[in-house]
Amino acid sequence: MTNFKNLCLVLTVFFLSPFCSAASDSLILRYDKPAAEWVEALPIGNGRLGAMVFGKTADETIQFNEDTFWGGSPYNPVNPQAQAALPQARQLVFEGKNEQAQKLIDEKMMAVPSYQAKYQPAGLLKLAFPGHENFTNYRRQLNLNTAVVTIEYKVDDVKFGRRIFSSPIDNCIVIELTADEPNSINFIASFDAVQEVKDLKTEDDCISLQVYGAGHHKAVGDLRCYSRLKILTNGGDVKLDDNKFIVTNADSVVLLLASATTFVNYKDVTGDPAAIVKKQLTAAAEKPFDQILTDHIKAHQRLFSRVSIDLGSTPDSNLPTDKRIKAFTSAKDPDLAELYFQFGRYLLISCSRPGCQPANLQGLWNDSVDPPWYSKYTVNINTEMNYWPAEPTNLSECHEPLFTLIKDISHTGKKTASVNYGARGWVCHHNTDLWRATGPIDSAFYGFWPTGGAWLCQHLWYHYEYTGDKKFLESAYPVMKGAAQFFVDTLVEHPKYKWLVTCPSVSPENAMFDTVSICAGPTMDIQIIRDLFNNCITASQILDVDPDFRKTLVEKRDRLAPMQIGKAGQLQEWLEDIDLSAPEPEHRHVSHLYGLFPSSQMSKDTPELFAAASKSLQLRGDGGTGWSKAWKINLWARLLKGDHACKMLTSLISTGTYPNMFDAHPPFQIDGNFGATSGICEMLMQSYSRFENNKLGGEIILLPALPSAWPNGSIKGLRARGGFEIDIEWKNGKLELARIKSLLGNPLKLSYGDKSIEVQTEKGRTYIYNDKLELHLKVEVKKLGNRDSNPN
Ligand code: FUC
Repeated sequence: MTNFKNLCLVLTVFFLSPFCSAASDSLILRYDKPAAEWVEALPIGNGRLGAMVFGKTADETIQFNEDTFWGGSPYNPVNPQAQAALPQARQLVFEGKNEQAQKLIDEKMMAVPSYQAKYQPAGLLKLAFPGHENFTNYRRQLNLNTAVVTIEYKVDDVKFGRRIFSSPIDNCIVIELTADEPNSINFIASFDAVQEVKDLKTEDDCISLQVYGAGHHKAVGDLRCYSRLKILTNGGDVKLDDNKFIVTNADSVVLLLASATTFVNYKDVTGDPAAIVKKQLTAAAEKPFDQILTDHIKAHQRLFSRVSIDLGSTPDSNLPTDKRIKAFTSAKDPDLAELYFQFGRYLLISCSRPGCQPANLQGLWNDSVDPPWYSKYTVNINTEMNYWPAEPTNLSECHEPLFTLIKDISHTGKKTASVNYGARGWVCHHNTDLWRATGPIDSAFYGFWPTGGAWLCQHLWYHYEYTGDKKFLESAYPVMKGAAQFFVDTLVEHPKYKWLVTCPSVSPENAMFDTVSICAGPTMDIQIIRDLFNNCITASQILDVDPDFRKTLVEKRDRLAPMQIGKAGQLQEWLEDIDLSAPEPEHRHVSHLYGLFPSSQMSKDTPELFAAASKSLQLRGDGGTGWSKAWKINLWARLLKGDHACKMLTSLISTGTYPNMFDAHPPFQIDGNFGATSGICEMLMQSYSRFENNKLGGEIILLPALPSAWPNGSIKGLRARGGFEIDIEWKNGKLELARIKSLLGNPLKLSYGDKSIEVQTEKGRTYIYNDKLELHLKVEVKKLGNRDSNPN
C-alpha cells in the first residue's frame, strides 16, 4: 500500500513537473541566461511570501518579501483643521477661484502627515557556489502551470538543477538543489538585507535574519520582520559558521525559508514572528520534498487551471521570452499574448490569496526600502485595475484580500469623514497603506479626491454580480451604505448648474489649467457615485432593508450632474467644456472613461455617449505607459474595436514590458499586467448584470472585439456576471461554439454579432450554441465528449 502510494506520488510529481508536458509549453517563461537585473528575475509567491529568483550560477540571489512588512506603525492621519476650511474651499471653487481653493486645501485640509507608509523588502538569501562561474547548457524558466522556477546548467559535465517555489500550503519558500553526480553540491548559504540595521543569528540548526520597518510619522517603524532558514541535506556535510551554512559534497539539498512580521492587524503590532516561523519550518521539515511540491502544485492548479486560452502558436513561440517580448506583434506571436494573459492570472494567485494583503503597486515584489510611489495602494486607478481580472478570469477567491482592505478602510475612513468633513459614513482619498490611512495625501493637486473608497466599493458589487452570493452581499452592504452615506452628506448643489456635485475634488491627477486640478463635480466622480448609489439601491431591494435610505439615494441620484458632450464631440472630463484647452490633452489618466470601463454607463445602447467616449479616447491618443495603455485595451474592447485594442496590447508588450514580463510604468508597476489580462478577456467576452424584480440576471457578449490577428482560437473557463462559466471557440474570425454553464439558474441574454437571444437558464445545466446562437447538440457530443449534456 505504502509503495503504491509512493508510486502515485512519484507519478504525480512527474506529470506535474515543469519539464514534463508539451501541452503546457505555452505556459512557460524561458531564458538562456541568468538574470542580470531585478526586472529579469522571476517572481514566485504564495500570496504572502514572495521572492524574485535571479538564477545566477555562482552567486544566486533570492530577494524576498513578506506582505505585512511595511514602514510606520498604526496611525490615523485626520486633520481637525480641515472641516472649518471646507465651506471656504467650496465657495472659492464655485466662484471660479480654483487656484486659491487649491492653495487653501494645501494649507489647511490635507492629512497629517500628508504622506503614507512604505512597503519594505524582507531580505536576501545568498547562495554562493564556488567554481560555478563558468557554465554551459544554461536554462532558466518559470512554469505558470506549476508555479515553479527551474534552473539547469552544467559545470564540468555535472548537471546542476534548482527548483524554487513559494508554497501556500507549507508557508515557506522551498529551494531544491540537485546534481546528476553524487557528492557534487558545495555552497554557502547566508542572509543579507538592504536595510542598514540587520540582526543575523544562528539559532538551533538554523540561521535567522531580523530587519526593522522604516520610520513614518514616528522616527522608527513598529514592525520587525523575522526570517529563518533551515537546510536539509542528502549526503555530504553541513557546518554552521558565522551565521552561514557551509554545505560540502552533498547529493541533494532542500532549503526552507520562512518569514513573518509583528503585524497582527492594522491596529495591532504585537505578533511573535519567531514563534510563527519556527512552527512553520518544523512542520515543513517533516514532510518529504516531493510531498511539499505536490501539495504546492495542487494548490496552485486548483485556481490556475480553471481557465485555458489558445490563440495559436508560431515559430516565435520557441524563442526565449525576452527575445519574444522585443519582437512581439499580436499576429506574429499570438502565443505570447496567451502567455501574458496567463502570467497576469499567475501573478494574482501568487500575490493575493485569501487572508493575505491585497496586491499593492508592485503586487508583492519589492527590493527597495524606498520603492516608487512607496509601493502602496493607489486607489484612483491602480489598485482597482489590479483586481479587474479577478472575477472574469475565474479567480474570485483572489479578490478576498481587497474586500478585507475595503472593510478596514470603512472603519478608518469613518473618522476621516467625521473629523475632516463633519459627515456620516466613510471616505478614502487617492491612496491607502497597510495602516489603512484614508486622508488626502501628497498635495491637493493629486490627493484631494474623495471618491477612492466609493470606487473600491464597486468591487464588492462585482463579486455579487458574478457569484450571486447573498451572504456576501449582506456583509458588504453596510460598507457600501457607509460610502454612499458620505456622499449623501457632502454632495452640494452647484450654484450655476443646480446639479449635485462633489466639491472640492479633482479629475485624478489631470490639470484643468496651469497646475490646477481642484474643481467641482468632475465626470468620473459623478459616474462613480451614480454606480455606488445604484448598487446600494439594488442591494437594499435584494436584501429588503433600508427603504428610507433607498428613497434618499434615488432622489440624490436623480439630481447628479449628467454626462455632457463637449464641442469636439468628446465626453467632457469636467463640468465645463475645457478638455481641449487643458494643459495635457494626452494625459495618462482617462478618468471620465470610467463610465465605459470598468463601469457600463455607456454602451452601444446609448449611441451619443458611446460616440463621445470614442472621441475622448481618440483625443487622448494611444500613448502612455503601463496601466494607461492597459486601460485603453479595455476601453477599445468596450468600444468593440478589436484591432485597436490589439494595437494597444502590442504596444504595451513590445515597448512597456521588462524581460521577466513585469509591466513597466516605468519603473515596474504591476497594474499594467493585470489591466492587460482583463483587456484580453474583454476582447473575447463581455458581461453585464441585469436585474428584473430584484433577481440577478446576466448579459454575455461573445467575441465582442475579436482582433483580426487572432482568427482562430479558444478560451475556456471564463466567468460572467449573472453566474455563468463560459468556453468559446472560434475559427476564421467567426464563433464556432460557445459553451455556457449556468451556475445559478439565472436568466441570460446572449449576444453574438447582431444576434441576441434570451434564455431562462436552469442551474447546473450547460448550453452550447453555434454562431447563429442555436442550441447545438451535435457539436457538443463531438467536441466535448462526456462534458455536461445539452438539454435539447
Ligand atoms: C497614479 C498615477 C501614476 C502612478 C501612481 C502610482 O498616481 O498617476 O502614474 O501610477 O499612481
